[in-house]
Amino acid sequence: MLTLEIVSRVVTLPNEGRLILATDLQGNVRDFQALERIYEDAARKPGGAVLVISGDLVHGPELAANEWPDHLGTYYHGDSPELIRRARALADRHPGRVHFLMGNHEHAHVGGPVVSKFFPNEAERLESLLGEEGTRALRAWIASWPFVAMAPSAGLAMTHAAPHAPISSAEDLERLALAADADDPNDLDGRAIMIALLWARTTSSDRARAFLRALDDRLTVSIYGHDVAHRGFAIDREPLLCLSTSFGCHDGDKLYLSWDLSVHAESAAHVASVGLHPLYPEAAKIHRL
Ligand SMILES: [Mn+2]
Repeated sequence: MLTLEIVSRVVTLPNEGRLILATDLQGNVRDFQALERIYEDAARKPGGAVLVISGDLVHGPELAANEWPDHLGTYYHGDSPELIRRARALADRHPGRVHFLMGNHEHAHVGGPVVSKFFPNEAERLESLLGEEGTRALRAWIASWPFVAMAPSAGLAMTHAAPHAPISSAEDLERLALAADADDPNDLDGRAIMIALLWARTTSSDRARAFLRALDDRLTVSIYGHDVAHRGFAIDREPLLCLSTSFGCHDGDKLYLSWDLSVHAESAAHVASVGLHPLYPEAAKIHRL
């Protein structure tokens, strides 16, 4: 089927107001509701706010409490259909201000590799819950999601996974096909970029800086999720900041970023020391004693 909808894979955020950034909800409705409150409070303040959720919104565990392993953090029952409904409603309430980036779990619905985490085929499980019409709507929505959000004024680039993809410009991202092209079995470069973009757990400083430079030479820090940082964040090396807002963490360790978009970030350490906040401040006080 030929669609002529114009999508952009790189979204540029405004140069003022507040950025709220969260990662990897994986079907956790309660954590999403906590974020909704944080974002909508910020959006009501002078200057307003934008929200970025950097992929893997969907596909959570459906385990009973007594089957739950401790390494998955605080217990929850994944409910991706409900999370999708809430996410769309939030985006509709704040047109152009709420951005969902594609993660490897979303990519699995629109031509990407199968993901198995709690089910052998997570996309198939969710699509069976959504039914035919719900599946069509989800696929069409996800196909329009960007890969990258950037705030040049703040120096921040946001992606699902670590910025390992070898790109030389934003155009390289705009050109990428979601599904491997059946007419072009030799499109290995395109596929390699997609895999790096959505699956890399870390990268070198040089490679990260090349990725940032390719997008905009004002970018200084790369923020992403995909991997679990059990204490809420990890800085492997500059300019990399891995952030965990939900999946795999205990409530007291879950962090989100709140950043004034008119302030230019100097380094990942600067962003971590000034911009990270607990999703559940009360739990953080007890847990971090
Ligand atoms: Mn992921």
